[in-house]
Amino acid sequence: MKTSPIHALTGLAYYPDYFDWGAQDALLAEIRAIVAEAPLFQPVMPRTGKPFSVKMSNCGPLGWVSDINGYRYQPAHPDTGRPWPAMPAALTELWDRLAPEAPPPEACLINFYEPGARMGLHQDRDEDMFDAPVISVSLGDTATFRVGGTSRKDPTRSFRLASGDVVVLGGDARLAHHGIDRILAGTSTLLKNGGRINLTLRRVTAA
Ligand code: MD3
Ligand code: FE
Repeated sequence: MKTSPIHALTGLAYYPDYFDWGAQDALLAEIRAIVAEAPLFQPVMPRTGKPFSVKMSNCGPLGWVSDINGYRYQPAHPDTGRPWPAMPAALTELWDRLAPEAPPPEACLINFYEPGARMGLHQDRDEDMFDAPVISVSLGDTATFRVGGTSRKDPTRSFRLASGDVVVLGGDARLAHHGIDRILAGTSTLLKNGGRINLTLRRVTAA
């Protein structure tokens, strides 16, 4: 039996290899089509304007953006002004299966990590409600993922997220601090030029 201490966090459910190779490849093709319509943009930190090392896009009715003025969800791409492309059916089906009690997802944030990119420890709290979980799908190179508690000072643990893995963050885990420490280059051949894509499905508005 494959066990992991990742199960020890209440509200966190880990589904290693949820998507098999064929499903990962099909999902990747859909993400490529989305990014062709809604190009990756380089978010910057509010106030300082410091660029993120992660590039982003979105699909679904709302998308998460960060610029000099702050973090927010908006219905259109910050550069093209066009609405975000629709969410692939594979992702709405994933949500229906793993979060059947929650209202439908409104945003899917697409994070693209080149080797060397990282994401500092943070909480996801730009949504209007935290009752619904956040669902994460990893594609491409393995990442070392860090999760702590609701207080920034809580101890953290680190886990690996590999291509095809799904994590559901609900309950107490929904407001846990988390981040990506590093991308383990050369651990997957799914993306021709390496790197990692993470998809996070979110409910933004109260139902
Ligand atoms: C734990 N993304 O986009 S996904 C983010 O791999 C983000 O790109 C990371 O953190 C990534 O905000 C981590 C896993 C994840 C997502 C949301 C969470 C873990 C979480 C919310 C609460 C606790
Ligand atoms: Fe996050």
